[in-house]
Amino acid sequence: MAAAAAGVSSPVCILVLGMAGSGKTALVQRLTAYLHSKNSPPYVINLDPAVHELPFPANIDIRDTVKYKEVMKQYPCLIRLICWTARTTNDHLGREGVDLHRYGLGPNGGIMTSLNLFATRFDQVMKFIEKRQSASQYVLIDTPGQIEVFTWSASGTIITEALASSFPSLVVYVMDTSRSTNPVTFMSNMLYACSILYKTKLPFIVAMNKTDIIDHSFAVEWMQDFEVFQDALNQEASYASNLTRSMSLVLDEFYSSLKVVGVSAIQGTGMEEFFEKVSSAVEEYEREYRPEYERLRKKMERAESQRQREQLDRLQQDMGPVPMENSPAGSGATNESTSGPSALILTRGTVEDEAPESDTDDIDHQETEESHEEPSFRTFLQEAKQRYSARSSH
Ligand SMILES: Nc1nc2c(ncn2[C@@H]2O[C@H](COP(=O)(O)OP(=O)(O)O)[C@@H](O)[C@H]2O)c(=O)[nH]1
Ligand SMILES: [Mg+2]
Repeated sequence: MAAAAAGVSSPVCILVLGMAGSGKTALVQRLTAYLHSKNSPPYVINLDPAVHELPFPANIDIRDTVKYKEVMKQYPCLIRLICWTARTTNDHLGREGVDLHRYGLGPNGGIMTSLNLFATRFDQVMKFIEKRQSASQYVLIDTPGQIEVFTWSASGTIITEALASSFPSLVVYVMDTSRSTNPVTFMSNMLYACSILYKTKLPFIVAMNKTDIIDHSFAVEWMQDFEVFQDALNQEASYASNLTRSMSLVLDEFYSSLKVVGVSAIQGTGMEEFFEKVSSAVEEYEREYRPEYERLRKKMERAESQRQREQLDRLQQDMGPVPMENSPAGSGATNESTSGPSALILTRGTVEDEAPESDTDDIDHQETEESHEEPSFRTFLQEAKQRYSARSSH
């Protein structure tokens, strides 16, 4: 398939973004079905914590890790803070609206907090994907309906960068073609796509969805021929249309590098062309983006080992005055062989590990106490012997 065509063995991560209702979930469902029909089952990840029902079987579902409604209950202070900062975008009230109002919170804060919590465990997701490398050629990732929550949150960046620094990755921006027939609406949708392109720094495909309602050829023509778009705009006499006219000149450069494909998630049309675009986006990733992400990964690895070194230094400083086992008695010096990384790291562990460790601690303490007791016991015996022999000689 496409990845193989591009000569890449690792799976291709397809991050599906788009405005609420554009058809992201329906498209992921369609792509999953299509890939199954080609005997190339994808690895599917759902990152929308607020979705009620998924129409496809997800290999990883954020809802299994983070309970969106529980997050709303348990992190009210944090969410209030997030809602306060994100108030300008907080205009969607999902079906949970009534429930959330009980806590005086908005749903975007809940989605954002859920994503942030999930992002802290994303290294585990990466391990799962790595394990499935040979089985799945594609990783499909469905994202929350509220696109800005993903694209403008720290977790969105963490997730995108983690994926892109390990696997060929690309963004599919799903657009509702039937709701973009007005040139001003179309332009604002394109501006949004443009901002996401620059924010995510990944190869970008625009999937013009719902072509069963209206063919996307009008939009392609607007993008390719400036005059045609101007004609459409001339029929709109508003301040916005003047602004749009100047903006469309700016967007010309953006259009020229854009990969566009018309699809219908409901009818399943456009799938072949979609994967052709994916294939050329993967080539683009290998050519232009991979070197940058390799640099980023090395930088992150260096930062991580530096952080670990600093942590160890701090630990060693904290433990400085405490004489270590095997260290010269009373010197208090920390010896590399006794306080080395492995010895320290091994003392950390999971909750389950802690119980037996504390038992061992008790035994160690007992042994230490016994070894302290031993000389005094010997002295006591010697004194007793001397007393006994003195008494018997009298
Ligand atoms: N006619 C038509 N409707 C679609 C298509 N794709 C999605 N929809 C509908 O658009 C609505 C929103 O779809 P959904 O996948 O939930 O959007 P999301 O919020 O972006 O995940 C649903 O009612 C879908 O049935 C399509 O290709 N054609
Ligand atoms: Mg959805």
